[in-house]
Amino acid sequence: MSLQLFGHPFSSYTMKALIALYENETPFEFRVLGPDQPDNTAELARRWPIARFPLLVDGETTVFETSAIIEHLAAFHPGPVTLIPADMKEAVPIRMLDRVFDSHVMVPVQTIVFDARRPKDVRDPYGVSQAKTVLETIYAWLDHALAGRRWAAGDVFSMADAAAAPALFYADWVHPIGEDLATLKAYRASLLARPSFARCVDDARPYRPFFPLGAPDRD
Ligand SMILES: N[C@@H](CCC(=O)N[C@@H](CS)C(=O)NCC(=O)O)C(=O)O
Repeated sequence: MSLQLFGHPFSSYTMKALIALYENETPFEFRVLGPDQPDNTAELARRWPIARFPLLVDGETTVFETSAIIEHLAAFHPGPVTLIPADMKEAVPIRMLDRVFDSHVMVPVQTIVFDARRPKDVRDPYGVSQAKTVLETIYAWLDHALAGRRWAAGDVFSMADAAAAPALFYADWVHPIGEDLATLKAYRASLLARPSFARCVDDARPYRPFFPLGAPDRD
């Protein structure tokens, strides 16, 4: 049975999983979520009541949480691009950075975006300001940590870069990376030029008018 990915082209975490699939040209059926596809939405909720996406179906196996999806693809559908090396000495820093991009870039971005979707009288300016402080702290840390590296963990594109690409893409929209952070800005530009991510960004262009904070006219 072929792989099925439940997700949405404009969703950051869906993009993270798509990068892994596109890097290895792994065939799959994209089951897009949305009001026009109620069956896909219902099946997502049936398989994973938390109903966050993306979610991968591989025969009898259901996998959710993007890092686990990429681990599953690496283990059971390997291709020429190794996103998680077998050597633990190389793999542990990749897994650590994958967590850094999800937890300390993507989570504060979601806090800011989800707040903008709330009714005005229940918004949380304090929470948004805290999320922006986290972003500023991690931007500065990343600018230093990435110095001298081509990709997040070194010379080779990995799962950490798949996490970084959509996280930094949207982070710069909600709280721009300062001009002084040249290394981080250059890294984000390299991610945008990577064909697997460029394809995600292009496929998501039609949805930009729906970005709750207004999408900038760039990227
Ligand atoms: N930790 C999860 C996060 C998934 C997640 O937050 N996905 C967002 C889409 S980018 C979502 O499901 N949002 C739905 C909602 O908030 O209702 C993962 O890595 O897959």
